[in-house]
Amino acid sequence: MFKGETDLPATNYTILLKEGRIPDPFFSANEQNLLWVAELDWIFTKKFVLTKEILASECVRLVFDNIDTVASVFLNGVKIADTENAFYPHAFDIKGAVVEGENEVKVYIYSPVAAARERQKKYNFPPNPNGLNGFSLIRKPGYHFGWDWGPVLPPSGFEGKVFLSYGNGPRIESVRIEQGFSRGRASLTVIVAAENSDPRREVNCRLFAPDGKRVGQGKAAPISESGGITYFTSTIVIDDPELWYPSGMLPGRKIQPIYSLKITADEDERELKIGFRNLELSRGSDGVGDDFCFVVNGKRVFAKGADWIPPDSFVERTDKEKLEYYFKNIADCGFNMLRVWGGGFYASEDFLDLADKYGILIWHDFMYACLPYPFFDKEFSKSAVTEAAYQIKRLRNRASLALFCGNNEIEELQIAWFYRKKIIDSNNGFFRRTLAELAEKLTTVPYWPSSPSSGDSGRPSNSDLAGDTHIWAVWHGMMPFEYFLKRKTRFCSEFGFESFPPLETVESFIEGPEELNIASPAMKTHQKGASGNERMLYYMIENYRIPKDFGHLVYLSQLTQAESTRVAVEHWRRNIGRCNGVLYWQLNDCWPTLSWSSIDYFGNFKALQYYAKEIYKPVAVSVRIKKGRAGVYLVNDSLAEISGTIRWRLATFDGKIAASAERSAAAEIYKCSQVAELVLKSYLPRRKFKDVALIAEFIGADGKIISSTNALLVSERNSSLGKAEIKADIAEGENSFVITAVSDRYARRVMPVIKGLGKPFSKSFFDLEAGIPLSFEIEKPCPKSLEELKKGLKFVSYGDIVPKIKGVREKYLKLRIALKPRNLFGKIAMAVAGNI
Ligand code: BMA
Repeated sequence: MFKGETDLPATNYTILLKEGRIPDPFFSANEQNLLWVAELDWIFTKKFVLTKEILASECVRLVFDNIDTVASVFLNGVKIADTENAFYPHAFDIKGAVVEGENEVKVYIYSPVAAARERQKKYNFPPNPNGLNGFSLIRKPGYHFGWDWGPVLPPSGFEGKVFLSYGNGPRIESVRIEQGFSRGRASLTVIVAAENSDPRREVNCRLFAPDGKRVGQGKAAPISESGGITYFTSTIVIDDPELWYPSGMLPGRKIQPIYSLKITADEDERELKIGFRNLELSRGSDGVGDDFCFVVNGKRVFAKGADWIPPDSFVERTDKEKLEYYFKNIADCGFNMLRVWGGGFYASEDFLDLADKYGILIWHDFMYACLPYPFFDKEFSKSAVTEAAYQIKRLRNRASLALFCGNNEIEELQIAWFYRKKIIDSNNGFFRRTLAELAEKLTTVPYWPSSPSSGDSGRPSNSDLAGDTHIWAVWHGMMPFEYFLKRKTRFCSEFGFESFPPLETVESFIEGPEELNIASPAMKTHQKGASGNERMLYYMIENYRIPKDFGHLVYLSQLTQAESTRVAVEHWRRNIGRCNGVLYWQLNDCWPTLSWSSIDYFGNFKALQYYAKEIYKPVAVSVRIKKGRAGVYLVNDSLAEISGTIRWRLATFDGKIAASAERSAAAEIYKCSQVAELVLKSYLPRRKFKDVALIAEFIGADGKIISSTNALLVSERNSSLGKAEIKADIAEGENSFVITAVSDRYARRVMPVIKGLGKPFSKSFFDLEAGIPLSFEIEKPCPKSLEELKKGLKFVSYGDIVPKIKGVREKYLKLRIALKPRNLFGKIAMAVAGNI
């Protein structure tokens, strides 16, 4: 048994790692040899001293933010509780069980693997295709047991704090706030639930504006008492509050106004962050089915973002600084929504503070994903209800909280569990009734039964006429990118494409250069997706070539991912109004790995994250080429109409302009319009299509480019792009280093690389027209000096690719991959389920 001292939060794996008792589970194939840690029971003990003064308090409690997971808690040798749910805190009244002086708490945490295995034996649930069976049978994050992007490393321990809480008088159990708006005034109705209180106590509320000035206050009056809880209420009215909006809707605003509400009940105090906003989910029928659109302050919001998974296999290692890195960057890249996916953890307070601050709406799944759960078991469903009530109360007052969603894919996958009717019924009962009713009772935040779901429209899951969709025909169903163009979803909450992380990240987990191939043990350990590598190659062959060089393979995998996402995002944004949201799978990683993420475990941007910065701009231009015609489109989902000029040109790879034109155009609010149509052969003969790029730009009244896009008329594979010579100059400015690059011929998807930079460029994966300089930046602070940057800077672009095998062999390989039983079966299964 391990006896070391450590600071909490901590789990067995992180403690052992810190003590040097296990190798890094993320390195090489180490993960495979570390399951023993999860096979054992672990005992955590702590001695603590209680003074006479503390013991004199009316209430002395031992609080665990969480216990992960199946455990028994002992106090001074006596068992005080058994726990089985990692998703809510456990607070024990210990006054009668402690003594003055030294006391000891001991938590015996049983092996989660053994617990899941034992229940799996009992219930014989459907298997987990991505890791250990039985994860849905205990209330522990599903991804701990392995996912198609994550390792099997199920920790035991505490992801939150453990502390003593003592004092006298009332204790605030929860607060509910409802906002009202009328003619420029806003009201906050505050309902405080207090334990250990009586109606004679004083509960006071004070409201402070973002600048710290007090703008309202009220004494809460008692309204009722039930089950040992006294409810107090107060309404605070203020004039003209600064309204909270999702990021990007108000041009120029980067940080949202956050008010602070301080509530005091004798010795207990709570501070709540308040963003003034009204939020609804519009779901009325509209001629093409049912609307699915978030509406904030009466304005329709086109949701743009991604799905969020826990940022570490051991989340206790994630601090607020790390979280802020994601939020700052996604807000910079045009996001306004994240979906907290149901196989991980509930969002932390830090996470929500940042979502509020940066204006990122949160679609919040309850923590259920991809397998049915045993709600027919009374103890299990009781614990699930306690968990849900706790989480709703904790999350409901946040400005960023847009939706509570029952689970991830449990409705959609029921087709595969058809033979287990009792299980399916109990899951439908829980998500469609129990949880829906609980949400209805506890909050006005909208509730949605599952993702994807078509709600109560009577249509199947993944319908384009109602609800949200997960569109996996591209990737899991191996359909071409163009398939996206056929889907006019109302809201796409998942679709995605795998890629390698940047080369430096790959190098961080392999033993040496000899492992730089997809078949090495380290690489295999870090590819969890079934057929992942094959599928990347399959799609790579479609538009590009399979490169000789491993670094180029990494580069092209990212480009394929980014391009596939671009096709989908631009298409759904062109359908704004009918479609009102797009979230790609997935933003982040929980370890360094190959996956669908756009930001890797270390925070490095992949091509897709740089693309997002362009394709998620509130005002964005896009080009669609079809049958010899190029349509140029302009979309705007901000609250300001923008007038400007649309300019396009056909640039030859050797630096000539084959044709160009411009005209004035207006980007109307919440609309997409076609602003130009080019019949390509009227500008150049078809055989020259392979030698040019179409560049379309939308330019504001001040002459600055608001949005631009570069499209080829044929695929890169069929184009005449050749090796480009790129030269660059770096200048040091006050807040950044400015790099100006120029190429001797057209350079496609240029990726600057500086080893050890550890932060994103302001731009990457851009095109350079022959002879036309382009500048981008590295923000300060920067770990490198000007000299080091100059020395280290290199570029990769599509013209550098040297094919590994002949074109015909690539086509043959593509066919072989398509015909592999797993891939063929995947496609057929999707077609049968109506998802192709
Ligand atoms: C989705 C998710 C995840 C999964 C991803 C990639 O359906 O909900 O469960 O990791 O697909 O396969």
